[in-house]
Amino acid sequence: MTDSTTTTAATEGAPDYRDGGLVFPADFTFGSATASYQIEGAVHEDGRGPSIWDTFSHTPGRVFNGDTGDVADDHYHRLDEDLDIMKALNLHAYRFSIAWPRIQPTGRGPANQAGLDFYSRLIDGLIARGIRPVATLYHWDLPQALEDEGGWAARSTAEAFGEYARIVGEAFGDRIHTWTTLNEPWCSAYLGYGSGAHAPGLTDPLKALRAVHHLNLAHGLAIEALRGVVTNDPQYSVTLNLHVIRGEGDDSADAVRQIDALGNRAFTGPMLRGAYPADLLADTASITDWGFVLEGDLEIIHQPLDVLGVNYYSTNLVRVWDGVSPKQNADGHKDVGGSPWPGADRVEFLQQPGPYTEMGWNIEPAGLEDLLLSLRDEFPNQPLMITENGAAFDDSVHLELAATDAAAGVVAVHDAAPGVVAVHDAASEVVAVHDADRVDYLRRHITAAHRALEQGVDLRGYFVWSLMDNFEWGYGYSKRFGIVRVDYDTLVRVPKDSAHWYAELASSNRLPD
Ligand code: GCO
Repeated sequence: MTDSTTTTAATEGAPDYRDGGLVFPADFTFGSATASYQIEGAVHEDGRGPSIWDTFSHTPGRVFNGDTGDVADDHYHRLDEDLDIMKALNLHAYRFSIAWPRIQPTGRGPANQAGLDFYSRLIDGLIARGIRPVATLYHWDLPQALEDEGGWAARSTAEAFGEYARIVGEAFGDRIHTWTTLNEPWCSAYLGYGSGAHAPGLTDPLKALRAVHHLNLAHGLAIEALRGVVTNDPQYSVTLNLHVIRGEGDDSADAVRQIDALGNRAFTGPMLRGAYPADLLADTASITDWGFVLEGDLEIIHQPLDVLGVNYYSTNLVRVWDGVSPKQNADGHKDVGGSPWPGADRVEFLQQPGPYTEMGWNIEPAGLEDLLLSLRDEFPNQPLMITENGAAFDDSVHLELAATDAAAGVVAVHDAAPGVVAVHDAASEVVAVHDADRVDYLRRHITAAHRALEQGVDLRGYFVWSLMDNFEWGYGYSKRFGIVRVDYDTLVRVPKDSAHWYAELASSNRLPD
């Protein structure tokens, strides 16, 4: 995951990752991913309790434009339509998350049957359409009641998570193909408790490190609980956003090492090796002695995984800050004041060469290939799955005027300029979205995945983020990652060109020309 030599995008002679006609193994999975708070809406329905993201998004100034997940894509009420879209896109698998506060409104106590019923309908609907259910137990919507007791900084939250996993395992443990405990615990810990960019919005380095450990513990406790109750033979996994870290300059090795420890090995260490890395403990010694790691915890966390989920979007470029010049902070995460890198005050994140997505993240498919190869080298027997990859872009929207205007002889079709999505009158309809940038991004990253396969990486599949435009956390609805467009006024879904392209790929496991 690290590379201490200076590497930038578009190195001379490097592949451009635009191959066509590549063929993937017949059993290679092509799926798509979403998360509960980003798509469901219906936050007050059927007994769902409040989550930290409800509180956070309703706190003025926290989310761009004051956007919330109250309605989101209204997936909760449009489940069948969305399932039919997945089927039409030929998805082999669908990665969704279960909202803990729908199952246990306060994070403890008996299951809320209406919450279980919703996910049961989703799972059955997938299976009926031949789509494998890949369930994530936690994609950031912690019950607010547990945050009030200390959230992930408290050990009791990990223990409650084990109980939640048992409830969900008992309910769905006959039908889930792959269980994923956590999505990106890096974000939950460091953005939630360190930088403050995500819920609960705290900026406390000690709490961030405590959260790292309690999330790791929650992962282990959940797998133990699931193994005790499921009745089919599922796969167990976790999804990590592992950082591809490049170093700038000859003396950057220590900066690379430190970010690798915080960003990657803080999770892969205990989960895949059964220990926290010594350098991580040393780097953070002024913040904590890690006394919250209790005897026996590491055995619980160190669970064999059938597959390791990897989320990849872009790379990081770091160097040791000279302590004098203004410090750059281009780590790709919304800067709201706090640091998501506890103890790494001497590390500077440098702006990288473009091109960039709408998030400002550099597009570098080579980073994905490098990441997969380094995981193969570090964990040779660990099967891998790309559980997220994708891009936000300003989509070019193709409009058709309403039938009444067309009947009146109006020439009815035009394209809106990129970024302009609301120029049509209320009666006109989006009929197509020409997202050539996104198709290009996906093509190049899927090519990178194929190159890794050719080099012996045990890569089992790829999930595009995201099935549909949705609530992009602190950015609200301003960033569109979907391969299906969602009109946030009408909630109408329109598959973009990327969705048609992806459907062709998924139907044949051959990269379209
Ligand atoms: C994450 C999450 C997703 C995001 C996506 C784009 O990686 O942050 O898993 O929920 O929406 O990654 O930022």
